[in-house]
Formats: sequence, structure tokens, C-alpha cells
Amino acid sequence: MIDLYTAPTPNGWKASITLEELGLPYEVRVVNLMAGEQKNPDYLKLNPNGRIPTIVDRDEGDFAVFESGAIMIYLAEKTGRLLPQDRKGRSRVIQWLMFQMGGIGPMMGQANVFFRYFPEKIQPAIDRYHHECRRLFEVLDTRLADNEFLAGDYSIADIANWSWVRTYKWSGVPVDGLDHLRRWLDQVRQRPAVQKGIEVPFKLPNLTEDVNEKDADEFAKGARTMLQR
Ligand SMILES: N[C@@H](CCC(=O)N[C@@H](CS)C(=O)NCC(=O)O)C(=O)O
Repeated sequence: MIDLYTAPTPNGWKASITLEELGLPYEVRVVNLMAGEQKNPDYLKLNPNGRIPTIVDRDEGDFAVFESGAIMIYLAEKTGRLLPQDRKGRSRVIQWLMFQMGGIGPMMGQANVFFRYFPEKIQPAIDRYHHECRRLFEVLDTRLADNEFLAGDYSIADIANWSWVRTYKWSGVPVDGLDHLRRWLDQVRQRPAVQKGIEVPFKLPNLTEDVNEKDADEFAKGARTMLQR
């Protein structure tokens, strides 16, 4: 049994979708980010960075893993699935996973901060992150033109990138003209494990694939409090 400490965000969905895909039994522990629970001393013992997600593998002496990419690799290795075992295949998946960890995630995260959460609209900062996200989306689109998935068979690289890119409307980044990316977004969305994983720890109002502006304002107010911690 695995404990999953999470909240309804892209990094959280990376872990919950992976657990669902692998069919591993897990218990959800909701971390209320707006209330600052990610900074509680007990939680910091599991995740020194004070963020979600974290897993605790109770079958392995309560072994804790933080950082969503490290969690995905740990779970894939535990089961021998979603990450090839040959050196080149494994490297390809890890390259596209790192592309998400070092590029898509941080850039979309900053786009959200400047486009959605900052009370002041600093247009050059918004433009900078929107431009960089669009550039990264184009890299994915080019890759997906000749490949059904990012790195061979469907893998943790697809789960990681998909969990973020699906929120492109929230980040304000257009996907017009990126037909291969849109094909892949739809294809991954159809997977039953993905549909379950994105409802963990609970279903969000319309903030991801559709953005309802009233819900968006409410959410942005709460998210602003996190920027001060
Ligand atoms: N590099 C970390 C980033 C985790 C992260 O930024 N999580 C966000 C939610 S998507 C969070 O916990 N935010 C709370 C905060 O900023 O206090 C990972 O991939 O696990």
C-alpha cells in the first residue's frame, strides 16, 4: 500500500495517473495547499521542499519519495512498467520526462503566476512565459508528428507532459496549429486510468480543459496566498 500526499494540480496528477495506470493500491492524503499544509513540520519530514506530491511506500519500510518525476520513476521501476529497461529506451523516456520537469512545468507554472495570480499585469513577463511555453509546445508537436507517443510506447514521459499541457487554457497558451499535440492530448485523455487519475484527490471545477472565469477568479484569489509563503 502506498500513501499519496497530493492536491488537484498537474504535479499531483502525474503521480495519481501513474498509480492508476500501474494498478497499485494507494490511499490519498489531501494536502490543502491554500491552508499551507505543505509547510507543516510533519509534512516537511517527508518532502523537504514543502510541495506536493509525495508518496510513502508502506511496503518498503515507509520509504518516502518527493519530486514528481522521481516518484514516477520509482513507481515504474517498482512494477517494471511505463519505463523500458534497456538503456537507450530508458534514456529516451527520461529525456522527455526531464523536458517536462525542467521546461514545461516551470514555464507553465510561471505563466500561471504572471497571467493568473499576480494582481499587477506585467505584460513583458506574461509575454515571456507565454512565448516560451508555446515554443516548448512546438517542440512536443514536432516530436509527435512522427511518433505516436513521446518516447516509444506510452510511458511516464507522456503522463508527465500531458498532465501539464492539458491545462494550456489556464496558462493562456494557444495550441492552434499544433495538430499532432492536439491529437496526442485527445488520445491520452481517453485512457481510463488517466480519467480516474485527474479526479484525484477530487474533481476540479472548470479550470483545466475549459476555464470558467468565475471559478478562475476564486481559484486565483486562493492561489495568491501560496505565493507569499
Ligand atoms: N518540482 C516539484 C514541484 C512541485 C510543486 O511545485 N507542486 C506545487 C503544486 S503543482 C505545490 O505544491 N505548490 C504549493 C506551494 O507552492 O506552496 C515536483 O515536480 O514535485
